[in-house]
Amino acid sequence: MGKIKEKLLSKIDSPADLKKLKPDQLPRVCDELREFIIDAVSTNPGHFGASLGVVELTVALHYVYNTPYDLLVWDVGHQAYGHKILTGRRDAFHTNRKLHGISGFPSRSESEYDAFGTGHSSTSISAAYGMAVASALKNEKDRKFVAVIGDGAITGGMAFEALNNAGTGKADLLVILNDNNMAIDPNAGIIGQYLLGISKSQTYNKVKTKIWDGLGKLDGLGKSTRKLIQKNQHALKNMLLKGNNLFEAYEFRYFGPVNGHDVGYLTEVLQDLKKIPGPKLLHVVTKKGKGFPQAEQNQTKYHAPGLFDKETGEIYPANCSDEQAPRLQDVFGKTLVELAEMNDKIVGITPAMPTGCSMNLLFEKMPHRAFDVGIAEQHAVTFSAGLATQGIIPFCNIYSTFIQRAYDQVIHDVAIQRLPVVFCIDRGGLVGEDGQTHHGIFDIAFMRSIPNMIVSAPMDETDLRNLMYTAQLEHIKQPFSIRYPRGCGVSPDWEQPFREIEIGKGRQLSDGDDVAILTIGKSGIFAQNAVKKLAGEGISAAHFDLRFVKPLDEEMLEKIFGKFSKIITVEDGTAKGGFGSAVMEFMAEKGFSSRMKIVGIPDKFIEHGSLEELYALCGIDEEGIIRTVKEMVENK
Ligand SMILES: Cc1ncc(C[n+]2csc(CCOP(=O)(O)OP(=O)(O)O)c2C)c(N)n1
Repeated sequence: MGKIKEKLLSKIDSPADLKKLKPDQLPRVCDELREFIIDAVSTNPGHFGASLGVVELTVALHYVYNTPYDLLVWDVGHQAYGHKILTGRRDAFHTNRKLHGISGFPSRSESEYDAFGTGHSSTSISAAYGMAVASALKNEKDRKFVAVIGDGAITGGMAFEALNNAGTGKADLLVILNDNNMAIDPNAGIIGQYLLGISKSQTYNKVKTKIWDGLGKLDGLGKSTRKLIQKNQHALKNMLLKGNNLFEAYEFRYFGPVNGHDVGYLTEVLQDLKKIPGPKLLHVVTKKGKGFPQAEQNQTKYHAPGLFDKETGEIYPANCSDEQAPRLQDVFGKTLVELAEMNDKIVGITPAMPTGCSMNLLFEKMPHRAFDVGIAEQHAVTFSAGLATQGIIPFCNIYSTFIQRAYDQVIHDVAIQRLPVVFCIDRGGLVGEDGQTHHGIFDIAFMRSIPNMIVSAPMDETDLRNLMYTAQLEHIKQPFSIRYPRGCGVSPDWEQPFREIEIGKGRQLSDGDDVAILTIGKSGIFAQNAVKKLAGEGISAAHFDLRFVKPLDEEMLEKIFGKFSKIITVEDGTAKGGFGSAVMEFMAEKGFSSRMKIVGIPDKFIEHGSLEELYALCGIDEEGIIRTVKEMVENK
């Protein structure tokens, strides 16, 4: 850190400081910024490759545009570390993603430079267009609007909904397409190939260069001539390219592809584009992980590598180890392969997260039965529905936070038609450092309100496996959701023969007299530990793992409410409308009058921090359960 003080970067507390530098100093700023990101992320884990790839673009944008007056929207926002560092958060950056520290994503409440909060992909063009239209309504003439979107994020339908809309308007909107030919995994689908085609096409680039050079010379010309040439050039471009250029077809003037690592050239290009009115798209070609060889070579691994050695690139092992307990994601991935080997109707679907959810194992074994559909959760669900109409059994794996995108498809395309799609909802519950945009805390509440839907949550890896097995059985003729959290299981001994689990049946894990603890999913592990500790303090708690939120095990609940006057429910999901609410509804409907407490995520957005910190913050861990039980027993 001492060394950094001598550097240009150490004097940049805002983009105004950056603007004081001469253009020939910018490459040095880029080097320093890159070094700063490498230093910071190697010791305090976060997203890595994406920010390294946009270092030059970030510097050029803040050099040329008048931020925060000009509004800059980063799609997904995982690439915005450089932006954060240049906009007053350099000294706070060591707190990135830590409890009470700065967020790993742009956040309006954190900085006036973060024009729009992001985390989920493909929203930037809509948001920036909305800002541009608002500005026009307010008669602001001089404001600029820039959306930076990756080639992965642009596969999301919403990006195209926005292009379709914005192309009809006159808004002075610049979309920068940051094309590194990667999402987290290799970019799936046609658009990536299309963009690669443009970048590689020599004819296209020759034409483009001529047009570009022409535009570059316009400055010195008189107004009318300039207009005329622009008009002709636009017409020429239209003639040559429109049929061939996707973005021109959307009435965006297309510029590029340009080298995204030449900061000098980028600043010149952006200066020129500032003068061109209307919707336009600049295609910038970058390398994900630029400047850190291991990250350039293994872009998926270094998307968010965890702790690593900045000299050797060696990634330090994460918490779960196969000798102790596997990651639940790996249990999912291995089990899916096993089931697919047993049942040839099974296929896997992922919207751009094959490595994250471990479906890459199925891709390796049976590539023809695994589908990465791009960042397209809505399509993933309806595509699965289509498959199910024809007797195929789709295991559609979507992170809890991202399936929020596809709620209508789950209802309209799957549930109404009672199609047997298996939803494997990964990262259910708190996710830790990614924070409020990524916590998967609403799914229990929103899935349980859908008719025809089976809603289950395994407590451990054995149940995850058995629920997956059960979901694909012949007699299951309805949608089946299985939600499980990020992280490790509890035992290395999970690869047991499959066992069918009866739908809507829970299990009793311990007996007691003072209080009943009802859990769903991983909360059961915390409760088991809590029960043991409570016993040591003379409190006798019975523990029931319900396994299903829908249908509820009513027979078991009748017995529980018949015996216990004090009941607590525990879930790693929102306390409003979730599992506890379901149990409370049951109690009211059946006329029971036990005292009940719901332990769940409070009714607010939960920040970032380690999983342990956040469980404790929300009171849903072992200690939180013990506290609530004691309050209950002491009649507080
Ligand atoms: C709706 C949604 N689905 C999935 C993700 C997970 N995700 C985060 S970054 C990413 C890849 C983005 O690729 P790209 O836009 O090309 O950016 P790059 O990382 O390559 O810079 C994905 C799939 C997300 N953030 N939002």
